[in-house]
Amino acid sequence: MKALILVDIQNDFLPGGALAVKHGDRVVPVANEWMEKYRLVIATQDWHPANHQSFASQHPGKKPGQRIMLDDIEQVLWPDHCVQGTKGAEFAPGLNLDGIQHVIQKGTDPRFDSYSGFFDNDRQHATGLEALLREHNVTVVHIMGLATDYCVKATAIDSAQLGFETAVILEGIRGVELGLGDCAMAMEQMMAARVEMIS
Ligand code: VGL
Ligand code: ZN
Repeated sequence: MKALILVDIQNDFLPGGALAVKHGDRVVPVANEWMEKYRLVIATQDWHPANHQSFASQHPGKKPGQRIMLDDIEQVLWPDHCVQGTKGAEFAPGLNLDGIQHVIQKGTDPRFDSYSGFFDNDRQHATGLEALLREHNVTVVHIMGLATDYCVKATAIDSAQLGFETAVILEGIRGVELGLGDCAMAMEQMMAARVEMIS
C-alpha cells in the first residue's frame, strides 16, 4: 500500500501569509492532481497554540529568523503562524479536501516545535502518523508540500528512517530559503537519508 502525505499546505505558508513561502500556492494544483493516484491521502497541519515557543513574539527582544536554545535544541524563531482556529491555519483555498482521508495536526504543544509530521523536534512525542500508516499496511510513502527546507525535509527523513520506501515529489515542494542554499542543502540531506526524488 502506498500513501500520499501533503505537508502543511496552509494559508500562512502561501503568498500573503504570515510565513509565506515563495510560490507556495503552486503546490495546490499539483496536490489535487497527485491525490487521485492514492487510496490513502494524509494531510499534516501545523497547528500551534497562540503562545507557541517557536514564535518570536514569545521571547521579548527577539525577532523572527533569530535562533535560540529551547530545551537543548536549537530553535529558529518564526512570526506567529498557523495559530489554532485562525484563517492562516486553514488549508489552502482550492485544495481538494474531499480527497484527504486523514489530518494529522502537529506543533500543538506550546513547548516544542514539530517540523516532522511524525514526531516533535525533541523526538519525545509521536503525532500518530506512523501508527496510521502501519494500520493501513503502508510501505511506500510519497511526500509533497511546504516547506522544502523544514517540514518536508523533516517528514521525509523520518519516513525513510522509519523504514518506509520514501519519495518526494519535486514539482510539489517549495521552500522558505531563510539562508541562501537551504533548499539545495535540504535536497542533499534527504537524498543522503535514502529519500528518492520523483516527478
Ligand atoms: C514550517 C516553519 C515553522 C513548515 C512550519 O511547514 O515547513 N516551517 N512551522
Ligand atoms: Zn510552525
